[in-house]
Amino acid sequence: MSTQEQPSESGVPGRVVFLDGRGELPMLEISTAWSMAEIYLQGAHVTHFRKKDELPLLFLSQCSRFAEGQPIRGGVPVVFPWFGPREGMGQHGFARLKTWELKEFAPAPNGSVSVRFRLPDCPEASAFPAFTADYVVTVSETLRLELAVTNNSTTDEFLFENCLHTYFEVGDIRTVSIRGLGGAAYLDKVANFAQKSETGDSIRISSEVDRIYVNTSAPIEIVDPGIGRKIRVEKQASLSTVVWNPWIAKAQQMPDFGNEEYERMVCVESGNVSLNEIRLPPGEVSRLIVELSSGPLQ
Ligand code: TA6
Repeated sequence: MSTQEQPSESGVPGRVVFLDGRGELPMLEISTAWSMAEIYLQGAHVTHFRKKDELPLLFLSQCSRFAEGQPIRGGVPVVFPWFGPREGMGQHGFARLKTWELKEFAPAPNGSVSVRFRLPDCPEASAFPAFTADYVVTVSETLRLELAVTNNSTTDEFLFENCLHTYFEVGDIRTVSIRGLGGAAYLDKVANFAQKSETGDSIRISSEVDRIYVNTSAPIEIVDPGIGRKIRVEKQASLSTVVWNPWIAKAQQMPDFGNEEYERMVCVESGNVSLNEIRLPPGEVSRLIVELSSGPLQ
C-alpha cells in the first residue's frame, strides 16, 4: 500500500492511497476535503463516492463479484464500445472487464483529485479501428467523469456506443422521482423496445423499468425523499439517458444482486446508445462528460 498526498488551498490534502481491494483487485482510495471515492483498476470502475455530510451517492450490491474479468455490480460501470448484448460477446462491451492502466493522478491546488486511466490494447479491440480510450475521474464536492475516445485510424470511421452506467443509492425507490425527461422519446426494453414518448415531467417507479431515452441532452434530477436528497446528473456529448430498475423478478434472477436491493437503487445512465450510436471520423475525439452532484432536499 502506498500513499500520495498533495497540500491544497483548503489545507486538507487531496490524498490517493493504492491498495488491494475486495477480491485482492487493485484499487485507489481517494480522499478530499469534501468527499471519499474508491476506484478499481478493473474497468476503471468507480465503486464508491460519498460526500462527508451525506450517505453514499452510488449503490454497490452487497452480492457483487470482485473477480478478474467479472463485472462489478454497482458504482459506475464504463460501458464501451457497445451497449447491451452482442452475439457471442459479453453484455455492455469489454472495457468494464479489463484492468485499465493508471496513467496519472493529479491532486490539484484546489483540493480536488483527478486520476486518468487508459484502456490497454486487448484482443477484442482488433475488431474495431485503432482507438485510444482514456477515462478521467475527478473527485471533489462533485464526481466528474470523462470518457475520451480517439479514432486513431486514418481511413475508417469508428462506430461505437458509450455509456456511464451509474447506479445511484436511494432511500426507497417507491418514493423517488426522476425529473428532466418530459417529452423525450424512448425505447421501452420491457415492451420489446417499443418506441414511446415520456408524457410526464416526473417519472415514478413501481415495476421493472428499462428505458433508453434518445436524443436528449437534458440534465436529470433524482428527488429522493427517503434519504432527503436531490441528485443532479449533468452531461456533455451525450444524447441518450437510460433509466433502469430491475424490480422484484429481475432482482431475483441476478446472482450478483440482492433480492431486496432493487428498493435502494436506480440506474440513470448517460451516454450514446442505440439510435444515438457514435460515428467517429478518422482522427477525431469523442468526449463523454458526466458530472454528479447532490444536496439536501429544499
Ligand atoms: O442499462 C440497463 C441494462 O441494459 C438492463 O437491461 C440490465 O441488463 C442492466 O443493463 C444490467 O446489465 P449488466 O450487464 O450489468 O447485468
